Amino acid sequence: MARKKISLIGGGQIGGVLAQLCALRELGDVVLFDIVEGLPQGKMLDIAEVGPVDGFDVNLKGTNSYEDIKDSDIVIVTAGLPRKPGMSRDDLIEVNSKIMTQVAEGIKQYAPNSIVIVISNPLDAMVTLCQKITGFPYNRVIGQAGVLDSSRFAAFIAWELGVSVKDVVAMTLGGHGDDMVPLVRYTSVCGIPVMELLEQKYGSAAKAKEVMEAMVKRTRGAGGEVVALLKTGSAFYSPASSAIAMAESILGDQKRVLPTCAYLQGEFGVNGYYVGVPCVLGEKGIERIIQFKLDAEEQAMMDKSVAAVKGLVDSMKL
Ligand code: TXD
Repeated sequence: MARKKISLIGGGQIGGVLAQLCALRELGDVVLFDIVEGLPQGKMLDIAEVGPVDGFDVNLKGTNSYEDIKDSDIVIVTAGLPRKPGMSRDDLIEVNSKIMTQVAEGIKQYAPNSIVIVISNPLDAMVTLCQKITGFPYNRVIGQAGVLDSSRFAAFIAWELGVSVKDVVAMTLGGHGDDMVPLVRYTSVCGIPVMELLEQKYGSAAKAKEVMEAMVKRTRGAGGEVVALLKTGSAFYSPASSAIAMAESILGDQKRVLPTCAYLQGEFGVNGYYVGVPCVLGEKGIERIIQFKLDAEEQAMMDKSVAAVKGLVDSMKL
């Protein structure tokens, strides 16, 4: 049986970690593409040379030629500039739109049957552009943001409550921006509502609410927190791992329910825009968008987040 093939477009910080994770997990043969000569070749040689130590056996190739992504099952796109301190994700739209246009044309020509996971920022706009240019069906062009945003939220909750990060289930919805929607009401520790545990800890509902509000705020600004510390780039380990969770679910037809940037056609009151919502990911990409009831406050936050996405996407005049 043929091995799966994963192509990574963009051989920078996230691209390099993606390549290493694909190799360590033997997800398939991996191609790393970048426009910078030598960069993807050097990174792939570096990773390949430690196969004997790590015990993985897959083919790894670095390239500057789109031809090499031929017959990819999955393409993960990280090409584009990251933020610098003080910048918002939206400030990247002009430069990254140009890059995404080239990338999407390459994918369309050489990997027409692939499932594409976009990571480049501003995420919701870049996924929209990638789908428009490739013309691929919506279930095959998706974005990674929610897995990471939810993971950050879950980590903050675990640290606050002194429990394992493995036992927190948390989810964020909406755009990958400062208005994202961490869903407190659906967040639990091993099924126990998180607010109940915070109230037990602090003995007061008001204090529990205050602590939760601080965690929600930190989640919304978590990408910026890392940018401010690094000063020369943005988070890269965590977005790579998050995209790998999505790719694994697709390659293994696992049907995991993961927050995914998906094209909505009426779901959650949104029509014709890519926004983060829970999706079943399997061999066809997005196999189902999971809908559920939001209360008035959650819907209002979702509407605000979607309005920000619409403003940005409409500014591209596609
Ligand atoms: O969760 C998320 N979605 C994200 C997204 C979390 C963090 C950062 N996120 C965004 O991913 C970030 O704002 C950037 O837009 C992308 C990539 O971040 P990374 O940290 O990997 O950026 P690098 O290290 O600058 O790498 C980008 C690479 C670099 O090697 C360039 O040479 C390459 O992109 N590049 C191109 N590759 C292919 N084709 C073209 N045209 C091109 N232009 C630049």
